[in-house]
Formats: sequence, structure tokens, C-alpha cells
Amino acid sequence: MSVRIWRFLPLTLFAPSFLGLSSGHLAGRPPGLGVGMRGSKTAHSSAVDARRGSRYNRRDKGGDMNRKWLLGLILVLFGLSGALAQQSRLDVVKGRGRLVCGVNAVLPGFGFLDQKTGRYTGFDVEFCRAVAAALFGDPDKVDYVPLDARVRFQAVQNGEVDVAFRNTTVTANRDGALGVDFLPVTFYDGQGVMVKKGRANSLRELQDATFCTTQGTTNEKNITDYIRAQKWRNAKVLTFEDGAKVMNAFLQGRCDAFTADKSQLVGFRATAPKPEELVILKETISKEPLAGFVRENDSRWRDALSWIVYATIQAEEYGITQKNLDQFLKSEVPEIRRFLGLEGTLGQDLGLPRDFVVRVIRAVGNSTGRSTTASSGPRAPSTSPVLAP
Ligand SMILES: N[C@@H](CCC(=O)N[C@@H](CS)C(=O)NCC(=O)O)C(=O)O
Repeated sequence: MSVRIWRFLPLTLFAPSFLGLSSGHLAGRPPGLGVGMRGSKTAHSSAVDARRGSRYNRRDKGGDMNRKWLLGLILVLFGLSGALAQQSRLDVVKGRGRLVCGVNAVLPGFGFLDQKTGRYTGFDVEFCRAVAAALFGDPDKVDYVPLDARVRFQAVQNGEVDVAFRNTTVTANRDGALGVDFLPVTFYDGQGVMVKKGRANSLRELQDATFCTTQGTTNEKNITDYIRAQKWRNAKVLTFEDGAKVMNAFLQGRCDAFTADKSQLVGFRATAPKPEELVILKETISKEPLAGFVRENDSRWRDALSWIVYATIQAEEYGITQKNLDQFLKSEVPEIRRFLGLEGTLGQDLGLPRDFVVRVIRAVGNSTGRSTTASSGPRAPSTSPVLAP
């Protein structure tokens, strides 16, 4: 992706293998539905019919017809409801010709709307663009929907957006109870604490501090737990509905510390009038693996998106970038050829175009940020002097 961002762990550790994907073992054959249902009278029932004789058959003909109609109708309705229930978001999005992508609009580096140009930029935004590139060959075929922390899951659940890439932490509770399924992790983050220079050098010095954070986030829970676990009776947590309000409160001195995912602290720090006066402490109080998410139980859509994300990570592993892609397209190495759709059925197996990986790399590069800065956004968190891993 084009935003060069610090992260805790190399993503490549988590890319599953593209190898061994062949159409042979993936192409499922429909189960033997219908076998024996039509015209398969058993010997027993035929004998019973024969004993009843033709008069019985004639007399019951009308009822028999009605029953057949009814049965037919039931089967058609079942078929229709099955087809509707099975319609994947993948087909809806393909039919619409544009992706509706939920993002953050106020977080530099991840999802940021430039009010002057109306352009969205950032690491998460790049994934929306990657999906549009994979599906339509055009990374700009995206309608962005800004989502704040509290409404993001609902927006995906009720189908308002096709997918959300919005600095969201994967948690078991969210996965299990919020009607969403997560995509692969794109960024390994952790929660940190930012203070004004001189206020503290480590968390231990904040036992009586007021911590500001955003409502509806893991950060709110983590800091509350942390304070409880440390038995800091004089520490307080003050929450606000969005990050900008937290930042304002923090700058105005209403709280001693701003706590959020470290990458987000870096982003907010960059927007401060005097960033050099703000310090992000070394300690990390939680794991925050960030990932996109989709509505629960749509595995065709989730599979397609997951492998688009993995493609960016795998491209990094192979060393394929926007710049050298054309050289790789001449490769004779079988796995590279399959990966780039020069042979095999990778795209087809996932309901994606044959060359979806090529489209993704051309549009956004791989996951490391070796490509252009076209989408890095204003003051992206690329040069933090204070961040300690
Ligand atoms: N990764 C955490 C935090 C996500 C989050 O929403 N963080 C705040 C950081 S302050 C944010 O992005 N705020 C931007 C906004 O106001 O929408 C989570 O999934 O709960």
C-alpha cells in the first residue's frame, strides 16, 4: 500500500499460502439433490396402486393434481428463498459496479477526508481501492461512507456498507456477537498513551491522571481494565464520541493523557499545532490487531475480500511492487504465474477476475508502502520520532 506505516510485526508471518490452490479440489459438485424424487415410485407403492384399481385412481385425480401443484409451488418457493438467501454481496457489488466502503474520515494515515478536495486517503482507504481495482479494474469505483466508532458494526450488519476498513480491532466478542466476520489482519497495533512533554515519562507516573479516550472502542475498555488491575483509585477515564473531541479535550488540558491505538496517537499527534510538545509513552497496554470486516455468514464475499488482502501481503513476500510488476509478468516460475493469473484458476475459484492480483498491485502496490505517496494523505504518521516499538 502506499502509506508507509510502522507496525509491530511483519505481516508476512500471517499470509496463508496461495500455493496448491487449484480448481480441481475447490470446484465443488452440487450434492445429489432430487435423485429418487421424481418418477421413482417404489415397487411397494406401485403394487398398492394396482390393488386400489383404476376407479380409485380416477376419483382421486383432482386431489392428486392439487397436491402436485402444491408440492411444485413449495419447491419453487424453497428454491427462490434459497437463491435469495444465498445471494452473496459479491454478486450485488459486481452488479452495482461500485464498492460502498465504510472508513474513518478523521484519522490521518488510516482514513482521512480532505475537506477541500473531497478525497479520502490513508492505509484503510487503500484497501477499499484494492477491492475496487480487483473487481472493476478501477480503484476509484468506490463510494466512501464515514463511520464513527459506535456505528461501524451496525453499518456493516444492516448492509449500509459492503465492507468496513476502519482501524478496527479484531476481538472475540465482536466476532461472536456483533453480526460481523473479520478479514485478515492488516496492521498489528497496540494501545498506548500520549501526554504533554514533561507530564510523565512512564505510565507509572499517571496513577492519579485523567485519561481521555473514544466511546465504543477497545481503548475505553482496556484503559478501564488497566486502571482497575493496577488499583489506581485516583485515576479517571473521560470518554468522547469521536477522536477529534478527545484530542481537543486533551489539548485544552481537560485530561492528562490521550489513550488510543498507538498508530492513531501518531496520527492525532501529527495534527496538533505543536506535535513536538506531545510524547507517546513507551508502554503498550494491549494488542490491537486491525482488520476489515463484512456482514456475518457470507463466505463468498469474505473469501474474495480475504484473498484480495492476502494478495497484497503475498506480493510483498514475493517482492512484487507496482514498479517491477511488468517484469514479474514475464516470470516462468509456476507459483508466480498462478499468483498473477497467467495460468491456473485462482481468480475464477474466488469469483474474481483472472488477473485480480495484477489489478490490485497496479492500483495500490503491495502491503509495505514501497510505492508512491499518492494516497498517503496529509501529515500521515510516517515519521514519528517518539514512537517506541
Ligand atoms: N481499534 C480500536 C479503536 C478504534 C477507534 O475508533 N479509535 C479512535 C481513536 S481516538 C478513532 O479512530 N477515532 C476517530 C473517530 O473519531 O472516528 C477499536 O477497534 O475499538
